[in-house]
Amino acid sequence: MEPLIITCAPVGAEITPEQTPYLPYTPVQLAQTAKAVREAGGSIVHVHCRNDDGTNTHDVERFRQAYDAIRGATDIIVQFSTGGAIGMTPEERASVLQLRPEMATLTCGSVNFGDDIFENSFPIMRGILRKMHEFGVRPELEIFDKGHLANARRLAKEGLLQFPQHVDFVLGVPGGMEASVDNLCDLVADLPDECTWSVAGIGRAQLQMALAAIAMGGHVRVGLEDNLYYSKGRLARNEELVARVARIAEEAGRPVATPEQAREILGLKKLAVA
Ligand code: KMH
Ligand code: ZN
Repeated sequence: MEPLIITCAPVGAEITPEQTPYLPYTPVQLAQTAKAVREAGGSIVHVHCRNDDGTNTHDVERFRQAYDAIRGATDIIVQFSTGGAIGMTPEERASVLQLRPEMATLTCGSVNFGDDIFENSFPIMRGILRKMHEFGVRPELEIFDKGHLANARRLAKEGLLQFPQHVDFVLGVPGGMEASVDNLCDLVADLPDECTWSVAGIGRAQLQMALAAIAMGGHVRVGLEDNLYYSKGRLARNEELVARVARIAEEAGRPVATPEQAREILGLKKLAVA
C-alpha cells in the first residue's frame, strides 16, 4: 500500500473559542500548528481563517498572510477551503483561489448541515471550478453524501473536471451520510478508476474512520474542524490527533507520507526550493 497521507483540518469555520482553547486563529498560530502537524506526520493542512477574536473570515488578505506564514514555517501542502462558512456568498468562497494555493476543496453538492443548508448548486460548483482552472488550483472533491459522487461525474461529463481526482469523504455531518465502515466501502466502490481518497469522520467517528482508511488503503483527515476530543471528555490538540494516526499506521505497516511523497501520490508539482 502507498504511504498514508494525513490531512489536518485545524480550525474550520464552526467551532467557537468557548468550545476549546486549542484553535489556531492568527496566521502565526496557523503556521505553528502546521509545523507541529508536519512533525507529527501530517502532509496536508486544510485552511480556514479566523480573525484575532476567533470569528470566521474568508478575507483574501488574511489567507495571504496565513499562506505566507505556513510556507515560511514548513513544506506541508497547503489546501484552502472554498466551503467557507454557511451564509458566505459563492464569490467570497472562491475569492481565495486567486492566491493560487496548491489545492483547494470543492464540495460536490448541497447538504443539510445541522439546522442549516450548505449550498452547493451546480452553478456554484461550476463557478468555483472555473476559478480553480483559471488559477491552476488542484481540487479535492468533498463528498458528504453518495449523490455528490454522481454530481462530480456530471461535472466531468460537462468537461469541467477530469478524473482521476483526489476525493475526501466527509462522513457523520448531521444531515449528511453517516460515518460507518459500510458506507465508506460503498463510496469507495463507487469511485471513478484511479481516484485517491481520504476520509474525515465527524466527532468520535474520526478515529474509527481513520482506522478503516488505514486498512483499506485510503488516506485520513483529522483535526479540530471535525472533532474536538482526543478521548471522552479530553480536548485534543491538532498535532496529537495527527500523531495518533501516524503511530497506528506505522504499527500497521503503513508509513506516513512526507509532503513530498504526498505531492507525488496526488500528482502535484514539487515544491520549488527557495
Ligand atoms: N464549513 C463548512 C460549511 C470546506 O472546507 O470545503 C464547509 C467546509 C467545507 O468546511
Ligand atoms: Zn473545511
